[in-house]
Amino acid sequence: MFASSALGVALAQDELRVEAQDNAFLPDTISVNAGDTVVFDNTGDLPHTAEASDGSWDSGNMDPGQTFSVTFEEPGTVDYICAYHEVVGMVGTIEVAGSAGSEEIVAASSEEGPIHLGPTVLAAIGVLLGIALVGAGLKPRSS
Ligand SMILES: [Cu+2]
Repeated sequence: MFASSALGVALAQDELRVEAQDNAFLPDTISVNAGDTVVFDNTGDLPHTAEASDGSWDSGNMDPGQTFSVTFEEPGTVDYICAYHEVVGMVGTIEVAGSAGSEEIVAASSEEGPIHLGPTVLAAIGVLLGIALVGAGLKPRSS
């Protein structure tokens, strides 16, 4: 899991738990990173479900003690409900953030190239120009 490559870090997974209680999700709002897996755990005495409002995933019936897990690959906000108890407010939200690791990779690659060469080249040109000017300025007066 703790791969040494940059890509391995970017794809490292965390597992987060949401309890389906009677009758609310706890926590009802959770922030995860892209690639994280959320486990819904029915800790109540009643059956519950956890299903995305957009229909992208659905636990189906979860009896007490059953779990259901979903891995979120795409950044964005996902609303979900318990089909049995949506009417009494058993709803939740999962906020999926982009992976910080992949952002670092993009930033690093955008800094490669002529940005680091620029100051060095300018300094070299400046030194050469200075030598040339000093030489040109001194010669007429000293000769
Ligand atoms: Cu429920």
